[in-house]
Amino acid sequence: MSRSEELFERAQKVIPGGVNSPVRAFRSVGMTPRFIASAKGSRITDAEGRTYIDYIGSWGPMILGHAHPAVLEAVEKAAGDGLSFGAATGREVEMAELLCGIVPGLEMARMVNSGTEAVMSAIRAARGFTGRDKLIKFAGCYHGHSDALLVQAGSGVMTQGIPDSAGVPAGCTADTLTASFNDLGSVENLFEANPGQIAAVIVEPVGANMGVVPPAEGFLAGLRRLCDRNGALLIFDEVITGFRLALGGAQEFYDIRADLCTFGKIIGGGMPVGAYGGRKEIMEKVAPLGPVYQAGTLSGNPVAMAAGLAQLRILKDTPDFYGTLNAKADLFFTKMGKILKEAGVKATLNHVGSLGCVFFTEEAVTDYASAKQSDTGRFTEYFRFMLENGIYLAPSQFEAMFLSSAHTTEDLEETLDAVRRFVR
Ligand code: HOZ
Repeated sequence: MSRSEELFERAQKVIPGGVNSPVRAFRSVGMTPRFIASAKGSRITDAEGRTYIDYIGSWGPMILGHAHPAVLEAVEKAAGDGLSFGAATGREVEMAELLCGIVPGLEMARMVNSGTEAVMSAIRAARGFTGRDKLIKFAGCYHGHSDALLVQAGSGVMTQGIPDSAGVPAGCTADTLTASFNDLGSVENLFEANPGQIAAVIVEPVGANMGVVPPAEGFLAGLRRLCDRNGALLIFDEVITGFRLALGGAQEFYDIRADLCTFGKIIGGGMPVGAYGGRKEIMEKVAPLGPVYQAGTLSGNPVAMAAGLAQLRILKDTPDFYGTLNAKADLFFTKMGKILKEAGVKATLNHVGSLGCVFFTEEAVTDYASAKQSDTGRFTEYFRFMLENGIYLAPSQFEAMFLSSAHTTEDLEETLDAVRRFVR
């Protein structure tokens, strides 16, 4: 029995499914999860000592690669100063100043501990500000696991085929309306059917939890227009796209301004961090300034802030960081698409910047319904082959591949060689 198998056997006795988050379980690909011992740069090493080229990157935040020396140094220094005070610190001020200085339209931000918390809080702020209850989300978009958002969600719930979770009272989702990604008409219909009742439209600017689904030309601008016309707020869930597509996230990349936006793990450099923020007049509704309550002992935790600040400063100060990363990713995904096409594989490769995904369908993938057309059995074969060949992909069709600045040309060519052998 391998060390991962042994750990998994023990884990299943004391942790549901043996994992602390369903997407780690490898259930949809019928395997034992790899238990990870360490990671450095583009590589991750499991409990057996096998090393893989990692394309999960902790689901996005490791954009500089794992264990970046500057981030580690910042963490060590902050840890030496004390782990948590449950009180205000200078580092969280620096973080909020940095975020507001970078992200278009971000005038005030509040730190939280995860993307789930950030989204839940942003929605509460939107409802408090507008005095309305209803919310529009898109099928296949995932906004964390808070009750109101587990409606036709992506990520693990899509992988497991349980888009509407048990344990969520009907009342919690009664105000959540679902539209189709890339279909402005479906949004318009919901506004028409619920006049003056919709507080906000929340969207992942690039669908990145149903595989990767780029917004069609004009889709995000159309959402902005519909929100303005109907007095609703536009919320960009930038947990995946923030500091990933561009320094200013999707708002900069697509030149569209949201009223509120949410961030997750990437602003913590891999530590548990999230944030939400936006226009001042909305954020001034949040307690202690206003009546929208939201709180947390570990929010703005000093060690997490130190890690995030170190990472964000590198992203900000490295000349053309995103131009270089996105060009590298463009070349990589274009080559991968060509290999699949020339081999006659029924596949569609979607990518935006350093996010990408292979769907095993010839049809264009533009929304939840078309993403679900992918042949997940073929994906399982692909996943297993790649893992056996030293390439660590997300164990689900409905997740993204994340490239980092630590992926070398050699790493990418090794990965493409594995794809060539798979399709041969
Ligand atoms: N939503 C992320 C993956 N798409 C987070 C990973 C998780 O749920 O554990």
